Amino acid sequence: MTSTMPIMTPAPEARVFISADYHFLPGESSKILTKLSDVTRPGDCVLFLGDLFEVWYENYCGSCAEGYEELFAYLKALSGKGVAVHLLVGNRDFLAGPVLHKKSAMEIHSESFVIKMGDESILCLHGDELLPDDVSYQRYKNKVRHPMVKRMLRLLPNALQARLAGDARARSKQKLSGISENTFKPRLSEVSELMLRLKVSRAIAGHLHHECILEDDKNNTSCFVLPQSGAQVINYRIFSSEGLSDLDKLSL
Ligand SMILES: [Mn+2]
Repeated sequence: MTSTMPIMTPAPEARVFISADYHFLPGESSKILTKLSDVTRPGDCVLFLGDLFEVWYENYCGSCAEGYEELFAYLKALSGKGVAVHLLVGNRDFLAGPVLHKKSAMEIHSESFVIKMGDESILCLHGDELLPDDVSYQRYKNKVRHPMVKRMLRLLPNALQARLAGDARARSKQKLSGISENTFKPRLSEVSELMLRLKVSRAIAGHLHHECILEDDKNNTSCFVLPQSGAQVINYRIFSSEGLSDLDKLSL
């Protein structure tokens, strides 16, 4: 993570609907996303903080993970209505790129960024940064996120991409079950250093799959972690010129 970071500045009247970790499976109903269409208005933004897909892969031939046509249709409908839809990639969909953009009309962000509305700025993260003690994962992440490695992965046929993703997924599942046993305690301290450089005191993330607030009293920074969303429920907060709303829920 560097101290120069993209800054998103939505129009002053816009509202940014932030949710995370749907982990949609191929063929699974994504009808819940129509609820976003009900509550948003043209000019608003929808921001998914990663792991919208259980697994996403795509290659330079233009082929990609299958079974997401319904999801693409809902996302395109949102964009068609004048809502800007953004995906900050997570560990499950870090290979998202031009193919996904073309199919879904989502803007894809491969790195964290800051949203600025009025006087307030918030750092948006997927949230895997909040587990610095998971050294083997952080090492793996640094490797696979390297642009050269990503380029190489995007040269592979989908079947091989799916197999590699399956292996990574199995490892990650094992790790997440470990977190509930407190193997890796989430903490903000490493991210705080970045926040201080960016002069941002608040962050929002997903990845941990449970709602919590991480605080770093020493640096006076905090991070809200969104609970998981899914095929039946959207757990979201709205960021607008009035600040960050309370956590809210949309259900089917
Ligand atoms: Mn994740």
